[in-house]
Amino acid sequence: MPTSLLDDMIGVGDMVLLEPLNEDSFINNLKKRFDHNEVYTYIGSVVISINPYRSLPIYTPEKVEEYRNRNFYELSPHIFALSDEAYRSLRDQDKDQCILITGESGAGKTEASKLVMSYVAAVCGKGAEVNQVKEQLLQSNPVLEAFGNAKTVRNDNSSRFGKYMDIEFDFKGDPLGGVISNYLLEKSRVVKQPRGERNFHIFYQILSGASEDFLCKLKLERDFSRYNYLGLDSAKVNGVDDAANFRTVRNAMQIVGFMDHETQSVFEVVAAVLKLGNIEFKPESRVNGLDESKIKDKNELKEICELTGIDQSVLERAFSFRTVEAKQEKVSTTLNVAQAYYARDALAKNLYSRLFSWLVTRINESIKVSLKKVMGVLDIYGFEIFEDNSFEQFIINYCNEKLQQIFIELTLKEEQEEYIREGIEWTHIEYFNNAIICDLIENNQTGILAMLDEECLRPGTVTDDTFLEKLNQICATHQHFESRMSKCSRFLNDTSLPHSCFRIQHYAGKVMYQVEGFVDKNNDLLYRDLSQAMWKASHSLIKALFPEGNPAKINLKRPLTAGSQFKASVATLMKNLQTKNPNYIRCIKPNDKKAAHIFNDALVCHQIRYLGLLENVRVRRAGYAFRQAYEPCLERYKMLCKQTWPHWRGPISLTITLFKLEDLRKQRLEDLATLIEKIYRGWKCRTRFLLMKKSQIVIASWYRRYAQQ
Ligand code: AOV
Ligand code: MG
Repeated sequence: MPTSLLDDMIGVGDMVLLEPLNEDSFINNLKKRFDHNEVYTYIGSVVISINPYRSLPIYTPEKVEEYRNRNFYELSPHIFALSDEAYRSLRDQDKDQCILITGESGAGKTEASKLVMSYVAAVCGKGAEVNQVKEQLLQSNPVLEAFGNAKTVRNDNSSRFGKYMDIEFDFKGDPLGGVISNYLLEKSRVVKQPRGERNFHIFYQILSGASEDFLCKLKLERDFSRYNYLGLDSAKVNGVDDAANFRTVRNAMQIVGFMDHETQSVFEVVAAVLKLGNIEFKPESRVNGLDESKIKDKNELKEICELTGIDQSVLERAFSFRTVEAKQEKVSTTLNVAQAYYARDALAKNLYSRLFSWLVTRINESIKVSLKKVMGVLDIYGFEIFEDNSFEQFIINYCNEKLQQIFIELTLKEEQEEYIREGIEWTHIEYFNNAIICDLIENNQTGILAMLDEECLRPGTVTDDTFLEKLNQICATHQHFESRMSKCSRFLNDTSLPHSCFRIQHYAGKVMYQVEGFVDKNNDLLYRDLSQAMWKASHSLIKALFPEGNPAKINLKRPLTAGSQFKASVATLMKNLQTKNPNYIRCIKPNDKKAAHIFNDALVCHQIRYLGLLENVRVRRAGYAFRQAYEPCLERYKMLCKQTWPHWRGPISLTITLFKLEDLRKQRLEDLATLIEKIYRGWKCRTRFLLMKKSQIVIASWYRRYAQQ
């Protein structure tokens, strides 16, 4: 079928070729392709991926073979083409790669990251040892998903932590191992879930999938409704087989290298967390004018202590008293009912999130080797707007701002600046730079995180309201910040903005944050009595999770707040990503119903706007979509002209040439050999050789034809 007819039917595979280019044509093109099961579309080397919400037969071993070792633009757009390109650049050109997968919650990031990993695993080295490494790398996914993912209203398998995985290769391109970094798990979910959502998958998996015998050992009952920490209204998820997934997870843990006793310990901690939620308190008599609380039924406490080797009287005391050390003096105060519940939940959250970090460390022990060539795959939690947004959404959305910033820096800003540096005539293409929002959040003096920290460290009465007041003093005039607290606020009459909230105009939309809980979650305090009780446990894993409970190692220095830890780890991540060659997958969610075949124009339009995709195409079109240094280009295409073939005299000086897109558009195929000759002669001196994408296809097919003769 002639190309244009095909394009009419299924749309163009690369937005750079779209005529005319505007928002409507862009969306129409995506829609046409989506309707024909073409869920991938390029913008130059960027892959747009639309979630099909059903399994398509496009990830088979045959497809892997089809894309293997093929030129990026030779076949129809596919995530495998990007994976192949990244892998080959790593193997053949020794360039470390990173795959940056972005998009909002439910857009398909985690699935995309797994597809990249499985493609690379399929095409790289063979042999028993290599296969074992591959299996371990791949099987780390079900383990971390079981403990770190949950059903939310946006996504039945939503990542509640950020993950960056470096896969390490040797010089032949065989995988050696990997290192995983995890970013802030949404631990508040352990004790409470919003309506219609679930706790982390692993809880339901154990209860559904463990044998009677194993449940009995863990002192658990199969019935979800027995546990206060499990959301009741959505315990079962359509299409999800928790029992089968439990078997998958256990099997994966074994492949990754967990010893039986380690797996057992992990599930004991999970059981203890679940059972903690069932400990309830009642008010006790007032002693010395203070309210005291008492555990209602000690049976659950007893079982937890039997499971974990914690001394029951020590734990009971830690739920009743709080010891504060000041000036070498220990002062004990009683906990009232609310404080006791607070202590219980803090312990459950800490146990679980520390267990999660331990799992990552343990997996790394199995797969870690010294870094050689590296391909990093980033899969974080996507941008989120819920009805109630708290500290967790604030952190998640901040992380997404940073990733958008890196995209802008590298594809919109840097690219345009490069043309200016190269002295190429260039009309600036406008785009929204979200650096201003990143600054609102992370500025060391006036950023929201800095002010939250300041408030958390300030002596005196600190509440979420005093934090909001402070925000309002400092940020009131920031164009991306909205609140009604101060009299001078521009939003005084905006009744849609409650007094207890602030709103941020993020790159991806406005989000209203409930300030309640910010101070507490940032402080992330666990009473010392509890960490000491955990450290005293005979359970070696639990003991290891609470090193600060060791009385010999009391550290009076305040631990870093959750916010500043996150900010620092994101900064390290960004630095790391910038040292690698980026490959982008921009995931788009076609509808809010988690349903197949539905393409909601307005929803897609919103996403392509905030992702800056149209600007991305404009920069690509006006510029040079494909670029290659002069020397490898000559090396590759030397056979095309008599000056360079058969008497190739090796690389000449690093004179570099640049073509204007317009010139190439006018260029007839036959002239390409002349072009190569021109490059060879140093036709025009620049610092880089840039060539339009289309001509690369042409050159590649010329090359093949020539080679076959
Ligand atoms: P996310 O990672 O972007 O959301 P997921 O990758 O978990 O989103 O995708 C959500 C769901 O969409 C998956 O569970 C699949 O059912 C379906 N899906 C996604 N990609 C594909 C695909 N290529 N083919 C078929 N189905 C797909 V979040 O982690 O919530 O930000 O935080
Ligand atoms: Mg995900």
